[in-house]
Amino acid sequence: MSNTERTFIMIKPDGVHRGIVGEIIKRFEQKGFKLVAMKFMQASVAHLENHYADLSKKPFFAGLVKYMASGPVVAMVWEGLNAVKTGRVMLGETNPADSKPGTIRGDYAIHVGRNICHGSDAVESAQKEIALWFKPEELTSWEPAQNPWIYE
Ligand code: D4T
Repeated sequence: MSNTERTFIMIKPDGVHRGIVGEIIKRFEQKGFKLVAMKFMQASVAHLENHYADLSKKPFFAGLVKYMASGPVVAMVWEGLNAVKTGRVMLGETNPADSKPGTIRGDYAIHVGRNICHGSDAVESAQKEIALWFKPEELTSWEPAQNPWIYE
């Protein structure tokens, strides 16, 4: 178990369009995770094809990439104990119809193709995604010596 586990969370164009960026950030902040990096950007098709490379054979791949490139996203790195697993729990199921109320998708989405927010599904994929979306120097440090943290 590591207090410095990191996950990649991205608010998708539908989340930005619907004005719930603050709500999603608020949930991660209030849960107790530490924001390590964040950028508001419109990703290229090539970048998103890379991000979703594992899904390239899926029938929804082209539509997914096209939609993800259609507007700005908020790419973030959050850090804390079990950040990857807990982040997924906070998001809910991939299909919002299966997501419980209280989760982000359970509260704000109804369609799998517009499911508001992405979260890494494993520590290894989180590391890969963080490296894809951020340069090392864009990741801040919460080293206790520099920034005392409430839980430490
Ligand atoms: P992301 O990666 O966006 O957090 O989603 P998940 O990890 O929860 O689920 P995923 O990788 O299987 O799907 C990626 C992305 O594709 C969209 N999608 C998915 C879709 O449009 N149609 C579908 O049938 C599925 C399964 C939604 C999320």
